[in-house]
Amino acid sequence: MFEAVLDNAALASSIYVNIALAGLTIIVIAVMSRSIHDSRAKLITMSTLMISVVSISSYMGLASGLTIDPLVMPEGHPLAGQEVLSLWGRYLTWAFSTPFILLALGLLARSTTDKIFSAIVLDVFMCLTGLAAALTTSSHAMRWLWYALSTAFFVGVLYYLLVEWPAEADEAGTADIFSTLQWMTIVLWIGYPVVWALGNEGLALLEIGATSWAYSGLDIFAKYAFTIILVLYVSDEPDAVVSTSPATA
Ligand code: RET
Repeated sequence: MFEAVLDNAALASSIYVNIALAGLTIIVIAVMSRSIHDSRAKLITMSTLMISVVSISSYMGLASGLTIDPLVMPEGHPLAGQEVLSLWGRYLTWAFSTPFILLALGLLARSTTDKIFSAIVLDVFMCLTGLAAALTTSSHAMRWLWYALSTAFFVGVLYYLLVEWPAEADEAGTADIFSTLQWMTIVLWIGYPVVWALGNEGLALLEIGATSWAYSGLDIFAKYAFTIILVLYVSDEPDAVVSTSPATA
């Protein structure tokens, strides 16, 4: 599998570029975080740092072939009976990375623990049912039923992003930055199910290299660009973000 990745230039570059960017983001955020002292501001920063910690591990899993397998597609699939390379490790590791994006956004909006918890649970199940969609090889219909279930959980996540948290961010005084990151997240995240549907595991309109680059491109903005924008804001330790009571500082 390791060689199968290296032999395909588009596939290999889509993976190695992300290893480099995740590593760079970790270093930049680690350095920037040294001058942040407030515990809430630090927690948001650390949450964003974890996105890249998971990401570099995820892409190492793909680069080494550990989380890639050839799967024979079921009847009904455009590539029925053929082996399709599934980069299933992506879907698995999203279950660990995306919660940190939501935690950072929830904290930025000063949302409540129950809402952050609910959004994260929905998000984790969105990723795990997406993994099930990719790994199901016994029935084509079942692949799309898993996809539909994952989309239903995604709608739940969008509810927090579109309804609950903007109102809370307004009250918290973080509406401007929240709205930038919220829209960035909504638009980019919608791209993932679109890529799944068009990619080699779905309708197979895109080849494996193009599918992988589409995800990698989305990742670059949804993770590293998101992180840098948020940490630049938080590193000034604005009143709207810092701990309010000295006991929690
Ligand atoms: C899948 C396929 C099934 C339907 C849906 C999906 C949504 C995936 C999303 C992924 C976001 C990933 C991010 C990763 C960064 O580390 C699983 C593709 C709805 C929204 C932001």
